[in-house]
Amino acid sequence: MKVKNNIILALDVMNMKEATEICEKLEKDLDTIKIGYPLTLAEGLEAVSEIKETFNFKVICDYKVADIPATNSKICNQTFKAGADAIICHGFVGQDSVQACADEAGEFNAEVFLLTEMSHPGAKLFLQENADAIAKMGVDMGIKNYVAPATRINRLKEIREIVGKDAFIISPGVGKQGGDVKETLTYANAAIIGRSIYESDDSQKALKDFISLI
Ligand code: O7M
Repeated sequence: MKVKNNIILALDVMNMKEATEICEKLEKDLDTIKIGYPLTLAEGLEAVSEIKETFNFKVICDYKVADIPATNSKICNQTFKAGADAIICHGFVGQDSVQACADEAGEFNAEVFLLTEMSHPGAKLFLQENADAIAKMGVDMGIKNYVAPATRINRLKEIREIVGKDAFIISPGVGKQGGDVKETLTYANAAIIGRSIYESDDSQKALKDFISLI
């Protein structure tokens, strides 16, 4: 995946009106949006279709898919039918569940991102000790895209070393969670940024400020 200005907007607003207004303001400098549960649960999966129809964005659906293979397939099927270009799935559920997502993505010519370690402090409790193994599993499976934290640069670097230079890493945690955009992009291909942009009084300027730091 190619990401304009190496920044993905996390569009975690709670209604389509706000989502559309932000997208209109930022569409010149962005070409990739991440839609997760906040907007989807508020507005339905149509939010994905509507953004795809209205804007020229690639849409990554952040549904952190983490179920048995049969259910993962159905979740991915609905998401890709709505027009998503990619979906994010959890790795801790194991190879069969991730493979179900990858297989469904293949049917739609879409992509899968494998979530390794998360960016929040609580990820240290259970996820961190297994994150390297999750990344290695992804490599063994031929997964090309990963999510790794901007809040712990040493861990981002270690995960990059495991997945290799040709893998595509997107990294959340820049801005509000404390991560630095420039440092993050030393190891990640794109930074995922949400509140620091969409909660700003001037979202265009907030985005441009990040771009100027890169
Ligand atoms: O910049 P923020 O903190 O407002 O938003 C960050 C976004 O990235 C938000 O949508 C989170 O749900 C998401 N995210 C994390 O913050 N940490 C993670 O470890 C993983 C994700 C994510 O995108 O998962 C794939």
